[in-house]
Amino acid sequence: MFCYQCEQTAKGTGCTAFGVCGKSPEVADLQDLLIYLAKGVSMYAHRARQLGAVDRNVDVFVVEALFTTITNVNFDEARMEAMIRKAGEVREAAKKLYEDACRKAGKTPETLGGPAVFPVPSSRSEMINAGEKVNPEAGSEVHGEVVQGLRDLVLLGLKGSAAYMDHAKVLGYEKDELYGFIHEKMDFLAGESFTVDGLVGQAMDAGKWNISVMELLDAANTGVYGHPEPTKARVTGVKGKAILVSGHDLKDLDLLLQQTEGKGINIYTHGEMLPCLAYPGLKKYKHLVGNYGSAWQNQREEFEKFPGAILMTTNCIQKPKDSYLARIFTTGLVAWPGATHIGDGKDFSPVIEAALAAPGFDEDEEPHFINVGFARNTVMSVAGKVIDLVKAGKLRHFFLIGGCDGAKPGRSYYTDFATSVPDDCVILTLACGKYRFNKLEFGDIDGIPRLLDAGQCNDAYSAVRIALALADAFKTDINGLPLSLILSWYEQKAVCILLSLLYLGVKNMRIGPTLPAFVKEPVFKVLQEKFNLQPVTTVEQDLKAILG
Ligand code: SF4
Ligand code: SF3
Repeated sequence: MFCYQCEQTAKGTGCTAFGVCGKSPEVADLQDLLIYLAKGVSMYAHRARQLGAVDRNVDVFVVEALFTTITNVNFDEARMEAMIRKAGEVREAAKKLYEDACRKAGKTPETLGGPAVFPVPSSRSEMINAGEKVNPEAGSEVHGEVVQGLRDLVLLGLKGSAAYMDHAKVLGYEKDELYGFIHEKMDFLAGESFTVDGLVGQAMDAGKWNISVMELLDAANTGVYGHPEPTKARVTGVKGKAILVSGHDLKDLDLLLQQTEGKGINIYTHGEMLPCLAYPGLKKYKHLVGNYGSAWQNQREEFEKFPGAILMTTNCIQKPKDSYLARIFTTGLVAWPGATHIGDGKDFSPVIEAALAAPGFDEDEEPHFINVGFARNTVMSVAGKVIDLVKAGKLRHFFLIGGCDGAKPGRSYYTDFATSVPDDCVILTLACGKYRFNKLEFGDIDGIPRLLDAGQCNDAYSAVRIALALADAFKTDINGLPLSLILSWYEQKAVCILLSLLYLGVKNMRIGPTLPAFVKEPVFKVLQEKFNLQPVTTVEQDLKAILG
């Protein structure tokens, strides 16, 4: 195995013996093979689409293949094997689609090689061997590590975009051109000769497309559940039976809420599900009582203590402890061998039964509430006041402190940064990195809370819209605003967001806690020169550099 797609990769260079995340070498190899075959599917699908022929099953398959290989999603060999077999069938369908389209257009089909014709092994062990041959390390031998790293930068960004497309899709929001984007990039990555400039251009283009992806997901979430509104969210337990929902999927939570209505079970959010408490279409359920716990990396302790059932709707799942393996459930693309998987029929009865069999909270915990729901609609509704505060010198600077959380001790930087931000500045936050400080008191500036939680990682779209609106009001661009971005990254959703911010030309961003292993020194230098992208240093030094 060789995997270096996330921030916690072994020694900061790559997991080779076993994933720090718990991914086995076998699953890593199966994932590499799946991605390779998905490129083959896209080679046909991209060409067919150019001739006007599309097949939704083919499109959805590639999106799911990408999403399933994101960090902390799928650890199950059997499910990976099944997807690889399906990849073979879908590739056949895509090939036929292309050849039929050629026939109709009176063209001769291109003879494609590589992933388009790579034989699908018949046994799992052969699949594992084949995966070993197509992993990123193998690519470095062929292309050199700079080009390989850039290819992976594009691929990992695509994985993040695919996850967001999948979230939108389950709510009934799809866009043909976005499937086209995925296939076009996968086809490009299946190529054989690359230049550094060409790859940097492709990465920026992927960032551009990802804005449309996040826009689609924003339209899906707000279209189905309404705009998030300022909400006081309870973050402690309430007496009674309980189910904890983690991941990112609003639809799964909605379906679970429907199926548990009137059953005497309270539903709690965990991790990236916290923002759900602010959506009118979800908060209307009285038994959605609040949030329990914090970010994904604390789940082994938090899930063990939680006195009910747990449902993982997407990343980030960690190896369950034996103490709660029987009461944790997965659904959608997330899977852990030994944890019961709820299939596409979304019958959550086993989760409900496990919750009823568990003790639940025997009494109310001390009430504690935090503010959520400051996505674009809410923030924009007070934009006039914010602008007045800035003009009056009462609001000096905005800090966007957000992104993925993780386990490394260096991540206390983000807590220290947030608590060191001067009182005349506002913090905008999003994604699970906010748990580093979202239960602290920040007060307000003339009624505007100093900590504004915009939502999940994909609500980076909301933050961008807020920043663009402010820039418009101040007749400047994003870089001309008193705004600094302090980003934390962990997995591939953060990669696509970073690419989008770079595409928008956002300069002076700080990223940590460490730089991605796939962004090699010469590439980082380019990003530094062009965008002044910087690694985080110390809170004192960074704050001084920003505020002067
Ligand atoms: Fe290692 Fe991260 Fe890959 Fe897991 S996802 S194997 S921790 S690099
Ligand atoms: Fe967190 Fe996994 Fe990325 Fe959606 S839940 S931000 S790390």
